[in-house]
Amino acid sequence: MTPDASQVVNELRAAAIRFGADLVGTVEAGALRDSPSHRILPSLDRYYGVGTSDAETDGPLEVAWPEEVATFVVLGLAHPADEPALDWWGSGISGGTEGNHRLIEIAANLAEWLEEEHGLATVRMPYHIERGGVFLKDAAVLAGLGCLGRNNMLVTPEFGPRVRLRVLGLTVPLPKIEAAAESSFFDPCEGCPAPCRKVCPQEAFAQCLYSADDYGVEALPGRTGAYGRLACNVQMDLDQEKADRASGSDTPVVRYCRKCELACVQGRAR
Ligand code: B12
Ligand code: SF4
Ligand code: SF4
Repeated sequence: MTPDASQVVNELRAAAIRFGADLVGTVEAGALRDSPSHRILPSLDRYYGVGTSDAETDGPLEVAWPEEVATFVVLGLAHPADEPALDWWGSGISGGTEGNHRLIEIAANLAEWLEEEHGLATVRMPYHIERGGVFLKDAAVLAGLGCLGRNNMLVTPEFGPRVRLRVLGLTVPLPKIEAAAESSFFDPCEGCPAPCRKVCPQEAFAQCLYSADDYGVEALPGRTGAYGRLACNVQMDLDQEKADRASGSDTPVVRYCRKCELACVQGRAR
């Protein structure tokens, strides 16, 4: 690492935290292109449920981002259990939730700072995969922010899974930011009785749906292949209906299920 590059990443990390991020990492774009979600994607049935974009087409889905992106900065914002409103959808603000709105602003401020202070070009990245967004959990794991837990979420040492993510593209290669998860070979799921898997109202972790032999990928949804996104999406649809019924206004507030997230024992104290 040249002294210059190491200074840029240190300053970048400090700036992102100043702008409101709780976690910051960097990952090389080539490594992300080869990550488990990208590798499994061609073998999966196309998914059209909650979390997909209006821009969806019936054509094959390819995760693609501009060729010039060399590094992704991964930004994490803590979503503590006692601030549930950060995750409520439909409040009429950009990004759909207060949490997403804050992440968009942090990324925009960081982009401006990088351009002004270091003359570095940035690429604003969309959230949705169908619009060219990246698989955010894979990006965060590869950036060293945590591991993929048995609840199929990014689990961090600091906040457990109670974080939301966004990335910013950079056109220059940058070294990795050293993260707490990496330095201690972090794996809280080892030996844990996995309360996260028992609380699911749709039993989304009840069956093994994916195997390394069938899908050619060792790192599977929920680690072991035991996460069913269609079952989870049934709950998301119910949560939307519940919000519609409860709403007296045109903008119902949807409180999507977080049971497997909130049941995780890691980072609870925070
Ligand atoms: C579509 C989507 C959904 C859909 C479909 C989910 C799915 N997994 O397919 C639905 C609506 C069901 C959903 C549900 C939820 N979602 Co969602 N979702 C997304 C979205 C937009 C894309 C995810 C996706 O399609 N992944 C592709 C599938 C194939 O991946 P996968 O099932 O996760 O399996 C891969 C990983 O497990 C990975 N993996 C496994 N082991 C390892 C090991 C290593 C080293 C690596 C690198 C990777 C890896 O490989 C698997 C593929 O083989 C992302 C945002 C984004 N742009 O990434 C948010 C996102 C993943 N969702 C998020 C959240 C919070 C939720 C919910 C809690 C609902 C809520 N309240 O918001 C639930 C949690 C469900 C769960 N336990 O996983 C957060 C996760 C934050 C975190 N801490 O992990 C994200 C990142 C959005 C954000 N705002 O930050 N989601
Ligand atoms: S978000 Fe809710 S429905 Fe989806 S897997 Fe977690 S507990 Fe189950
Ligand atoms: S509750 Fe335990 S098994 Fe589940 S994600 Fe958290 S640490 Fe891993």
